Amino acid sequence: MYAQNIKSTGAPVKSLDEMGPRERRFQERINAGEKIEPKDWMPEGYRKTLIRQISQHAHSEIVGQLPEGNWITRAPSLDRKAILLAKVQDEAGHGLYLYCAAETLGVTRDELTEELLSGRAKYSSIFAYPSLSWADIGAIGWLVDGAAIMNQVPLQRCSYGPYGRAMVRVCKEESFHQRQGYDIMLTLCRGSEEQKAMAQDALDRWWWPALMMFGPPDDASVHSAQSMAWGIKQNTNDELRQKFVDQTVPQADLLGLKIPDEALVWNEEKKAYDFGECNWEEFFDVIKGNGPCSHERLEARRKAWADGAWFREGLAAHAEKAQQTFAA
Ligand code: FAQ
Repeated sequence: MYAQNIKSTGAPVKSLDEMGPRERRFQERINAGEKIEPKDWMPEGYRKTLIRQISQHAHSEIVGQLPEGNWITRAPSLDRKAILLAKVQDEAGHGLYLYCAAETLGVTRDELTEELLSGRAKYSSIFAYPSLSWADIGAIGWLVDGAAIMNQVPLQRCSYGPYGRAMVRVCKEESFHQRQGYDIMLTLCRGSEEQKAMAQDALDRWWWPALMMFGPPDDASVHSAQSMAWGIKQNTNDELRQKFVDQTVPQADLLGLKIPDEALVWNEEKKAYDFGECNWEEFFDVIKGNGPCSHERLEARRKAWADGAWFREGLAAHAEKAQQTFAA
């Protein structure tokens, strides 16, 4: 049913015998676990796939600051405020490493920003949802950063060197983010009845969108087969979603919260949980730009870009002046 929403089912992956000598050599390097570096020859499809994925990832980090930024002024204590501020700053840093990694593939930061602001580039579906209560900040750290780590740990082994290396630091920071989210949830769950109800409400609203972060089911994932052959992705979307569910259910149990999925049940044979189907209609609608906060998110980014114009111009003028002084 959801397959009708995707553009195509991805071109079949070529075998080594079907490749020309340069492409074959490239694929053999990947198969041998060698890293590809910016000045190495690469097929155009590999370069484009990386630009697409890395820039969407960068946009997600930048747009991802907005739902949490919404709570910085309303954090319940000075400590919580300082921690949240540091986390949101980390996300900005992740966006910057990732834009730098994308730039090594021959695109400029301005081009990538234009793609985002025009609405042509995607960013993670999760950030099209609103953060309605303080408990949402706990749920974002616990579930959204938790899902991000599950997806990004294998990306540290990505065949493209600059992307894999950026992921090493990002994953360390995401791990702190996940713990701070869980700590908020734990505090709320050990608090009053109202606080626990707030935590349950946040889990109810963020659970399914968090599962959707891993992307469409494998049979509707256009890019997975080729991206895995190129060593960009190490796992399919469904494999990572399953690992995330298996890791997160015991954490919810410890909090005394109920995962909002009637189909969730331990499967002794597969030693993993069975769980319900995401609403894929909703997912495809959100990634088309029709999420509850999609419009608001892009407007916030357009405003920030316009408001920062004087600063970028100042930096460019300063750099030009410094260059002239140096040349003189
Ligand atoms: N949202 O063929 P596939 C974070 C699109 S970082 C929107 O399976 P692929 C940190 C996909 O682009 C979160 N679009 O695609 C943080 C494609 O469309 P296209 C971001 C999605 O690339 C925490 C189409 O669907 N992480 O949270 C999504 O092989 C807290 C078909 O899909 C990354 O970006 C989605 N969820 O696999 C920050 C990680 N899923 O481009 C602040 C890197 C799929 O053809 C606060 N990215 N689409 O028009 C990846 O690992 C992959 O790109 C996937 C998708 C797994 C996301």
